[in-house]
Amino acid sequence: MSYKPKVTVVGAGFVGATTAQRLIEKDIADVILIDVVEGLPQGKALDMMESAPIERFQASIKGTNQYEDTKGSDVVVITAGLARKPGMSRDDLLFKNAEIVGGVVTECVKYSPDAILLIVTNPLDVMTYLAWKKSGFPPHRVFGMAGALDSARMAYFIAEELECVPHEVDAMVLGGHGDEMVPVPAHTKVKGEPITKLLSPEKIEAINQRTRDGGAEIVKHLKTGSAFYAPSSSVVRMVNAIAEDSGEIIPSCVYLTGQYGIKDVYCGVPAQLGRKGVRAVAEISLTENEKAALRQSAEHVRENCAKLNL
Ligand code: TXD
Repeated sequence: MSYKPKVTVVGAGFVGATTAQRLIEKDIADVILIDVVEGLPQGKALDMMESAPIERFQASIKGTNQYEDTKGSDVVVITAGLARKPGMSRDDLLFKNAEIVGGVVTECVKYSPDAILLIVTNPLDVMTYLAWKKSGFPPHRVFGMAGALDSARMAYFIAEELECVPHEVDAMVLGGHGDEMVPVPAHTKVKGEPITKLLSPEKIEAINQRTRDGGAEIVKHLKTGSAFYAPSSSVVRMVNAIAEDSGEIIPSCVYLTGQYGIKDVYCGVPAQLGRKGVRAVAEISLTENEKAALRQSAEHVRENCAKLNL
């Protein structure tokens, strides 16, 4: 059988369980699903395994409440925490989720000192920074999922507008995962053609704004809870790049050391991912406005990180 990494998914809620399901159905990884709620991960994992004869996957999943079971994980995906309710910003979740993610990271690194930590819990950029600090890991092994999702949302909105196949659109959204995210139209392409040649500036701005509001649009519909189908697909895209050591460039929340004029903070930029984590940050050409917006977004992340006094 080909190489299958051991992936721990922490949090068996909407995003965690759907991520686990996609990982095993695509035979990407063997999964440990862990949660504080007794029975929840066990029940969901058993239910998923019982679909194996029909879905024909060979990967396995085990549900647990014990961190011992996560021992030797190659990748740990952290989705544990509270999700947004209508009217809440991602920043409102800061202190509660910091407590949860901090505790989870401490447990996980004890059993998987060589793992890659992939953070999903909001506020995403701050939680990724916190995980990096708490883990003591080198920054290339701690990064977060946000840009992959924001870019997928933007790609879908463009496909809808141009009536083309969604996967033919390759979108690029940078910056922190918040209202200050930075869609980059010149690097957003349909079969290689930038959308700046296909759509009017007004249409592009409307799509940019809908992308920024993409999470809130779903929260408004659902009323309780937030998005999880596209978020889990986005996590799986990143885990797959790691598992296959593909070197795919995916917008990710990574530690910056001067790229784009930004230093010592986590922020969303195009990152090349492989088995060891972040291989490199791709520095794409940006307009002056985009550069300024990216720096402003990074400063907002830095201010929120400071609130945690780490
Ligand atoms: O783009 C992105 N990064 C995101 C982030 C996209 C979508 C959702 N995003 C965030 O992920 C969202 O704002 C939340 O902070 C997390 C998880 O969202 P989800 O929708 O999955 O929330 P749920 O369904 O409430 O699941 C959270 C689970 C739940 O089962 C809790 O029991 C569990 O987390 N939980 C814990 N598990 C382990 N250990 C601890 N301490 C713990 N505390 C809660």
